[in-house]
Amino acid sequence: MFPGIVHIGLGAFCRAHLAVYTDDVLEKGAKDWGIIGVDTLSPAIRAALKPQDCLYTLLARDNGEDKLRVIGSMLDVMITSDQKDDIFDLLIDPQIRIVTLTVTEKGYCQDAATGSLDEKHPAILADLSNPTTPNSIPGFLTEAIRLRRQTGQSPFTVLVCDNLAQNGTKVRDIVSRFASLRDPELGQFIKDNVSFPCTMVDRITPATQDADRATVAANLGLEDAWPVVTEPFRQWVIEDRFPLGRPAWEDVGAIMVDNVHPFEMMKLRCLNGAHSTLAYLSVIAGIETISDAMADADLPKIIRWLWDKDLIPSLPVVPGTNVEDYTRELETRFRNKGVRHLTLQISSDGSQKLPPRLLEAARELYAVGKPPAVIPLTIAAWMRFLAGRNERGTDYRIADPYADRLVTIAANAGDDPELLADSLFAVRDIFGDDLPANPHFRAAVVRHLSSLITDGTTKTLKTFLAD
Ligand code: CS2
Repeated sequence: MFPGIVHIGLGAFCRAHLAVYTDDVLEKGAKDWGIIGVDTLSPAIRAALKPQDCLYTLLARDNGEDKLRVIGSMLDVMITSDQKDDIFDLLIDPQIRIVTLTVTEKGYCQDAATGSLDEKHPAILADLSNPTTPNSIPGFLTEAIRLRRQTGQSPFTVLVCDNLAQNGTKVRDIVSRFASLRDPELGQFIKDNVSFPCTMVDRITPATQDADRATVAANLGLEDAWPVVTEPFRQWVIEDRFPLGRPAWEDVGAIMVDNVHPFEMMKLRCLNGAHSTLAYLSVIAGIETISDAMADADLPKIIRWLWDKDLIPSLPVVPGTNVEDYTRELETRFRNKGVRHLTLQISSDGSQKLPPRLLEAARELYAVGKPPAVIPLTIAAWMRFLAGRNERGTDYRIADPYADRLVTIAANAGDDPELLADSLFAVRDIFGDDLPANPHFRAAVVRHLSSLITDGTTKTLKTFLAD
């Protein structure tokens, strides 16, 4: 097996998605593809996977039904903190034809409201001072592409598998902007010569918990240091622009298209937007998982309204897809009790997730004179969530690249809904200038926030649904 692919960001998701599609291609007899995983965060994944030859178990759970499978498409695992030179050597090897990424929204050092490079980001400033020993993703990709060009290799394709709107295009703009701050000619080279296909990826895959390790051990009869638990469903839509070739992913269920945008908007808004809505309302109510949220009396009605009133009307035609059916399927997927998807996990990084999932849709709805009904409630729930304590009095941690700023704002505003909303609206790299200045949006957010603070979630949802 040749490596062919370097994947950056070894969270659970890519091991339940890209690695599984690629494993399926290998099972069909392909020999020229495999994945070398690179992690930028911690050595833990290398310590877990290397002793087991980078093999791991995929446990697909459908309510009470479990299916186990061993995935063999990962050939090696490397860590940027102590193997940076080896990783650059690998990236200039002509065998590497694709670099795939799952580094989450914040990994690209973007300004969340506009999606362009945050030129004041500390990691970007550091990499511009030391461009040949980068740590940020834009810095890393730029240096790899530069070295590859210097050694006469054609550039690899960059396949961004994170939930950003227009992910490939956005990251191409971020990377080429970073490169042009280093050297305008290199920036232009990347713009003109490196392919960044857009892609829509989907599989609900929570972070692995200790109970999952125990389930896998009991089923397999051997210990897997880092299995992955996921749902049976998976979907992958990819723009077919791979100048150096790619695995035959379409033979194992991926959909190759010219334009991913309608698929990606449907998934990012309907799945991820509903996830965020359920997550913030649930965390403040003390509901731990998405399937528990779906057992609540009112939360499923809230996301049905979100889909019907706000999101479905905001979408373009999605080829070959009935969006109402898609949302019904989402409901079934969210109800899957086999997958314990923690609402607190989904609540992380709201500053990065809310703009592409819901704020863009709100903007588009206002532009055509149809004010959103549920999106202001989600934003109010996020604002209430920043207090860091649920309605049962339990504290939780706010995980967000802007956490310090947001938590301080929330603490200073206390229980004053107008002050809290206005001071959070002032964070323009989340909300932009237009939404805070929109009287309908502001009034709706303040009204829901006031109700959440005074009456709590149960009463707020009942009143909301009765309106
Ligand atoms: C979730 C996603 O954590 C989150 O924010 O909404 O990870 C979601 O589970 C995946 O995008 C599903 O494909």
